[in-house]
Amino acid sequence: MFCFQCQEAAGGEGCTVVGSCGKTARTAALQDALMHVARGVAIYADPIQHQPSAFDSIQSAVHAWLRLALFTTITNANFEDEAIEARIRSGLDLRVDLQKRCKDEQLNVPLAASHAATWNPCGSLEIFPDIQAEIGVKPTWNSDESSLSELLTYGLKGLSAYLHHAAELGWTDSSLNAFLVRALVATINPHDDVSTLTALVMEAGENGVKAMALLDSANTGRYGHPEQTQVSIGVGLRPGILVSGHDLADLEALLVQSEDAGIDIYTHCEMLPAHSYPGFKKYRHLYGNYGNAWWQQHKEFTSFRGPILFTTNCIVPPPKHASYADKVFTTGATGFPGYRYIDRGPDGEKDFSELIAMAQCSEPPVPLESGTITCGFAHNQVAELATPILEAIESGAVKRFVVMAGCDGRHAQRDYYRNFAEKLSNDTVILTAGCAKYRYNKLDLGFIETPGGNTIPRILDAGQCNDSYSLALTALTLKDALGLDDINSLPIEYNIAWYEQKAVIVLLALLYLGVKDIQLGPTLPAFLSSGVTSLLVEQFGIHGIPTPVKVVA
Ligand code: SF4
Ligand code: SF3
Repeated sequence: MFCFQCQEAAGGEGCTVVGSCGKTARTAALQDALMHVARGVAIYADPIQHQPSAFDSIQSAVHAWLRLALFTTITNANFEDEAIEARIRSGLDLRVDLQKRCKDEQLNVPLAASHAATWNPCGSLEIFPDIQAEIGVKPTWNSDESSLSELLTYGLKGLSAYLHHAAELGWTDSSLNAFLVRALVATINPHDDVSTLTALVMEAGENGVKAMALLDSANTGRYGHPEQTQVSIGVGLRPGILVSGHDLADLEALLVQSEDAGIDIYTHCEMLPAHSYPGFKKYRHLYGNYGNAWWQQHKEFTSFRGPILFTTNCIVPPPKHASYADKVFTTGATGFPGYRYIDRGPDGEKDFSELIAMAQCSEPPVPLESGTITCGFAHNQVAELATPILEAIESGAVKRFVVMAGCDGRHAQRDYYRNFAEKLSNDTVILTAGCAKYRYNKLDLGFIETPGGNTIPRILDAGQCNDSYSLALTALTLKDALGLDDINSLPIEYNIAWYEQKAVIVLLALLYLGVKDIQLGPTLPAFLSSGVTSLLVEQFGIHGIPTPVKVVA
């Protein structure tokens, strides 16, 4: 195997025997095969989408399949070989349908002879590792063209995840789906040069902004605008279900089905922001947030004692004999061997009754912490605080903002982010989103008092990683309010922590918006060639974090 798509790529170069994430060589091969089939599907979908009849049922099936397929290959989403195999087979079926349609309509398919367009495992999926050299990332990937192609591929995976969430709430955008198809084809086009690929990477950033805006509209359209909210991090007396991942629609369905069941629902990791939406506040059994970022799940799932639902990444393979292993359920793009998968039924709904019944027989969670944390500072809430924030800037009470969005990870070097947050001066406000926040969101950094008698928390948590869109809107609002021409003239620094591929699309979105001098860590992506790194440094001023001991004083 060879995989280097995330920040924990072995040795900072790539996983070759088994993933640092726990992915086996066979799972890695199957994920590569799924990406290969996705490219084959895109090869035939691309000519069709230029036809007047493009947006019909087959196209919407193709878009849904592509979104789910790419999401399935995101780090820590799916370790279940059978589920990945099933997606490969349904993708091959789709490719046949599309191929027939192209033939019937006499459409020119430029890459029809390529391996991705013709590859067929003919029933046996056992030999996948043998063909991975042909369909996977080559260990000799380091030309600038290959590096840009990988950067684009990982951005598209992140884009697909956000489009999938929006679609689950009924929001789709044909131009974003069309871009996904076109850009996937570009990742295999042998004729693309550095400038063409660089332009596509920037276009991915532009579409990343649009996808996050779409998801924001879907979330706020369904659940209202997030508002400043205190969330309990303690536990109640009743047993509970712990919900992890990012999919708000799954959380809503579970809350509806578990009302009056005598149990509580707790959010885990990236599900924390749900508490700030009016549409979720109405559920009295949505008790609080339990635990921390994804990588601490062994300890926290053990003490939770009730069933756990993964709606999306990040799954950590459980140790042997983990007490919670038979209590974990997955849904959507996620999967893990031995964890039960909840699919949609014939009526299109997900049935969570098994989880609910299991929770009713469980012990209540063991408390890990007590007190509350504050969330809900998405763009609408921040806009309502615009007057005190501007007053604080003008008076000098707030001298700068630091955007600390992104992902957390298990490496000890990420303590850098806690140290960084702790040592920021009292006139600095942290704008955060994503699970990176768990490194510092329980620190008592206090408030800033404005001359008008208002208080501003020193950590403003906008929500999930996709709510980085809110942070960008906040920056643009401040730029306009302060009468500045350039987003880079604001007193805002960007210290982004990345881990998986959704952080890649967030980064590309920030670059598209013109943000310069982003500090990216804790290490730069292994898939950046020296030429692409130079391009990012020279054109955008991207740089790594200082060594963890050299934090801001
Ligand atoms: Fe390694 Fe990350 Fe790939 Fe897992 S996803 S195999 S940790 S590079
Ligand atoms: Fe975290 Fe997995 Fe990326 Fe949505 S939950 S930010 S790592």
